[in-house]
Amino acid sequence: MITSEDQKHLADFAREIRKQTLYTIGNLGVGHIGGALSIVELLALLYGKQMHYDPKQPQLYDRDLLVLSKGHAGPALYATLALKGFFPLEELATLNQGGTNLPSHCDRTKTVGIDMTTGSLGQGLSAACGLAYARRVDQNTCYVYAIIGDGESQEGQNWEAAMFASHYKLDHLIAFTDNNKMQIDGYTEQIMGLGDLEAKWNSFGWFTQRVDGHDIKAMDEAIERAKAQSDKPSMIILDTIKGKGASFCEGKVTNHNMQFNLEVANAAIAELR
Ligand SMILES: Cc1ncc(C[n+]2csc(CCOP(=O)(O)OP(=O)(O)O)c2C)c(N)n1
Ligand SMILES: [Mg+2]
Repeated sequence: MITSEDQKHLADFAREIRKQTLYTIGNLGVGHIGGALSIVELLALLYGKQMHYDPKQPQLYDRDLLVLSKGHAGPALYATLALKGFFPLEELATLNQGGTNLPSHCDRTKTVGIDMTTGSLGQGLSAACGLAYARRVDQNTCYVYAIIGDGESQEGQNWEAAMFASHYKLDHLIAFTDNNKMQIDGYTEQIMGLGDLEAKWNSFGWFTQRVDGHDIKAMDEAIERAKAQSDKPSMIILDTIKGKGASFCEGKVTNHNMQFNLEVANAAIAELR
């Protein structure tokens, strides 16, 4: 159940994550802005409503976890974690600089609140399966969430993980595909099309849904339906726009890893609604 008050609060949180992400990458001068901005609403919903955690006790075993398999979107997750108090907001200015705790790709040994080291695409869903399976063995009822990319879905290891999760009935594993239709070098459809992604996940035995990845209410309802399922892992395919919310990069196929400075970032921040 999501109230209109929740929706407003989460939309505000998403705007703040987008702002801090633009600032963080603009301050460095280069980064994976496109794939970071496409998952902002999802991160706001997960860390603002759905996930159970305590930023002051990030090592607690009994809490929900997120594997950001598309680890290049780390800056959006760092902004989210900082805004939730896992570490000081000022640390965002150290992104990918010498000695930082915030490398451009997620590293669980460096950053408080990062639950899995990622960046080598294709591996995160397998790691999420292991986390979910281990917690089931321990009779721990927390949820494990994972975010994979559409381009990343071309990696064969995802489909091995898909079989594993279905065979072991990992119903506390909820994964998302950030279906922004673009990867590093162009459109996913032209590079190696994914075909009917819903049918694929369904045929692998997953409870599969497809919603607008910028619609917080629709995603919240999908997560609630996923939680109501038993015996099946869940895949929620999110239709998103790469670079969403910043006109200098939104929907541009060149927005994967862009150079831009604080002036450009601040102009984009001023545009945010
Ligand atoms: C195994 C592996 N191969 C290649 C890369 C380089 N790489 C980084 S991001 C990316 C594109 C991923 O596309 P997608 O999954 O659609 O994510 P998006 O850029 O849309 O966030 C590639 C090929 C990588 N990180 N890991
Ligand atoms: Mg993509």
